[in-house]
Amino acid sequence: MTSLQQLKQWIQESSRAVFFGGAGVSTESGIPDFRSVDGLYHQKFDYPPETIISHSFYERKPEYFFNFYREKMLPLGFMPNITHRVLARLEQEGHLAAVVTQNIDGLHQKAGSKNVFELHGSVLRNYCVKCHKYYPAETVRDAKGVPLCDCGGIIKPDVVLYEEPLNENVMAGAIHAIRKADLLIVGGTSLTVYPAAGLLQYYRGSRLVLINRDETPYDSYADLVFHDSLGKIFAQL
Ligand code: CNA
Repeated sequence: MTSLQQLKQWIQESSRAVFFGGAGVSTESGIPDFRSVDGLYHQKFDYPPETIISHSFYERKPEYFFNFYREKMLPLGFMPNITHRVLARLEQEGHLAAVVTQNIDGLHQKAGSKNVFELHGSVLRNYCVKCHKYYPAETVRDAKGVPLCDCGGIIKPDVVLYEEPLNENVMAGAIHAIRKADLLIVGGTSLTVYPAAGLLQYYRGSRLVLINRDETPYDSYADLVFHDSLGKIFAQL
């Protein structure tokens, strides 16, 4: 049996599968990731991207932060790709229990997935830090400089910056789904950003599948590894 046939069989036998993904899930929608050769971390800026998208930098230089955020991190107008769409179908068919994602682009929900744990939040939700009024992403996109609420407070994207904790409820839900999973498919993530990457340790089963273009630190733990593009694999599922 080929690896692909094995994966297909495991999916058909599964009723509680979880997909755990990262930026690589959305590259085929046209959104660059961070660590691929053409990713954000290989471009030149005044400061390292990790510094710019940290909480202390946001506090110190909000104007610079928002200009960078608007230009490099606000993926508006993109469409779900085959991977998002197949995952939504697998949930509908009763095989997939949840998607756990590090992405902030909202494309899983746009493709129809219902049970999505967004570990790092979403650019689609934005709140005033003073009065907590909600704003759509377009308000942040169209603002000049720092986006401000009617009350004068800064409108902050509901995105987890470096140095900020993850949302406890989202984390608990993701852990619960992974603990109960009968199949864990991990894809499009370098598995280098913690605590998200540590979620793999909660999986108890013996069907861990890794699909990633580049090698990851967890390749040797997996029961099946594909070093391939997600779109190519998911188009066959
Ligand atoms: P990363 O560290 O950039 O790693 C992405 C991984 O995906 C790399 O190892 C690539 O080899 C792999 N990859 C890229 N394209 C494909 C593909 N088509 N098929 C298979 N593998 C592919 O990204 P992580 O998600 O691991 O890092 C976590 C960060 C990146 C999170 O905090 C995200 O919020 C953040 N991010 C999100 C987006 C988004 O929302 N679309 C975009 C860029 C970065």
